[in-house]
Amino acid sequence: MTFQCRPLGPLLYLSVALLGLALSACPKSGNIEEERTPQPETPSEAVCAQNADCASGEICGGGICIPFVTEAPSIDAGPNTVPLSTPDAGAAPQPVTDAGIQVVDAGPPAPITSYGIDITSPYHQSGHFANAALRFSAQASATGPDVDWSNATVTWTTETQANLYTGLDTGTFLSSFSTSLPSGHQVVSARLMRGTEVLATDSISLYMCEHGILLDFSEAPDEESWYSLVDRGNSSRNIWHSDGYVEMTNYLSQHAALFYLGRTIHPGDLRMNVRVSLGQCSTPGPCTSGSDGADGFAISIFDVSNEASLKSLIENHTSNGGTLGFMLVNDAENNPPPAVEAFHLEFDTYYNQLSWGHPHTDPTTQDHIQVHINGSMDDDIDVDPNSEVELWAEVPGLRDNEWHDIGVVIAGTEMTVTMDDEVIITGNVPSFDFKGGYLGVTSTTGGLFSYQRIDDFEIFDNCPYQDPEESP
Ligand SMILES: [Ca+2]
Ligand SMILES: [Ca+2]
Ligand SMILES: [Ca+2]
Ligand SMILES: [Ca+2]
Repeated sequence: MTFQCRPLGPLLYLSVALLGLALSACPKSGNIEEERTPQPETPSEAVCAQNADCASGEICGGGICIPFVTEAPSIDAGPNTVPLSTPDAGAAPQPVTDAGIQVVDAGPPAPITSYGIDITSPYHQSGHFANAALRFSAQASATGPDVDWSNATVTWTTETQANLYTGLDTGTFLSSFSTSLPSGHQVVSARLMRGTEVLATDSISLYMCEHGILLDFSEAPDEESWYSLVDRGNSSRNIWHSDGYVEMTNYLSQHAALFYLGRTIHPGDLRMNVRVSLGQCSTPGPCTSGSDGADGFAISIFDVSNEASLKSLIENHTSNGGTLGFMLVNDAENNPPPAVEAFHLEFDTYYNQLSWGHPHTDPTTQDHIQVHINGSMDDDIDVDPNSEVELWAEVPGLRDNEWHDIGVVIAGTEMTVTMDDEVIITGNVPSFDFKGGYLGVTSTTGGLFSYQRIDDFEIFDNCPYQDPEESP
C-alpha cells in the first residue's frame, strides 16, 4: 500500500528524541505513564499550525506539538521561555531546544513503572481501501521495577466498533491481526489493559476509500485522457460503443490498443477490476454462434517514462494475431524493441505454436488466462534464472460472449486473478517487483475474428489520506 509517511531512521530518531521532540508525524504513539509529573520528552508528535491543534498540555512550536513546560525541572536549565500566549508557529524554535535540555540535565528518572503501547502498522494518517484486509500491529512495552504482565492484553477499537480485536503475544509483546474496515475516516485505538485498568493507549487516524478510480466508459474515451490506436493507425473506427463499453476488435478489426493517460499506476501493490466479454455475437450476452474465435486481449501496465515512449512502443513494436498486441516485436526496420518492464494479464482464445511460425507456444491448447511480464510471452515469469514460475489457468467459458468480472490483486510478489469472484490464478513470483506505469488494453485477431470488449475498469492502487473534515 502507499504510505503517507515513513519512520525516521534509528540514529536520527535517537538524536531527535534527546532534544525532546520527534519530527515525524507518524506513526503516532502515546503512553500513559503512572505516577509521573508531565513529561516534556513525550510530545504527541502531531503536526500543527496553532495551539488548538495540539493535545492538552502541549503547544504548537516549529510546526509540531511540543510539551508546554511551566516550571524548570532542574536548577541549571535557565529560565523557561515557553510563552503562555499563542506563539507564532514558525518563530518559536528556542523553547523546543530549551525543553529538551532541561530534561537531559534533570538527571536519571525516578524508579517508576510505566507501560507503553505503540501502533506500528498501519501508519497514522494513511489511506487504504475499505473491505480489503489490512494488517494491524502494536508493540507493548514496560519499564520500571514493578513490571507485571499478568492478565495484560490489548484491546483494539474504532469509534464505532467496540472490539475489533483483543490479544497480546506475551513472548513478543506484539498485538497483531488483520481485518477490513468500512469506508470513511476511522480512528483506531489500541489499549493495553489489565482487567479494566488501562495501562497505556495509542490511536491512529486512517482514511478508508470505498472505490478506486472507475473508468466506466459511459462516455467515449477523450483524447486527452486516453491514447488509442486502431488497426495500427489504418482505421478511424470508433472503439467506444454507445451502450457504454469499448469494443476493441470486431468481425473486421484486427488490432486495437487503448491506454489510460489520465494518470499512471503507482508501483508496489495493485488491485484492479475489469469486465470483459469475448465472443462471436455483436451484442454482449447469450450467443448461439459456435464458430471459433481468436486471438484474445491483454491488460497491460508498461513502465515507460512518458506518453511519447508509450505511443512509440505501441505503434512500432506491437502486432496483431497471437501476440495479443503486448508482446513486443521488431519494428518495420527490424530494430528490436527496447527493454521495458511491464505486467500483462492475457485472455488467450487461440492456441499458438512456435512450429507454426508464431513467436511463442501457448502452454495449453485450451482458452486460458495467463500472467506475462516485460513484453514477452515466455511462460516462466520469474526473471531469476534459478526459479521457474508460470501463472496460467484454462478457462473453458472464456469465449461465451457474456460479461465476466475479472479481478487482479498484486500484493508484493503475490498475484491473484479472479473471474466472477472465483480464484483462477494465484501464486508467488519471487523476483517480481511491480513497477506500475501506464495501464491499457491491447486486443488482436488474425485469421479468425472475435468481438472483444471491456468495461468498468476500477483501479484501487492508491487511496490518499483525508482529514475528517474533508471526508464525506
Ligand atoms: Ca460501462
Ligand atoms: Ca494464443
Ligand atoms: Ca497464451
Ligand atoms: Ca526464471
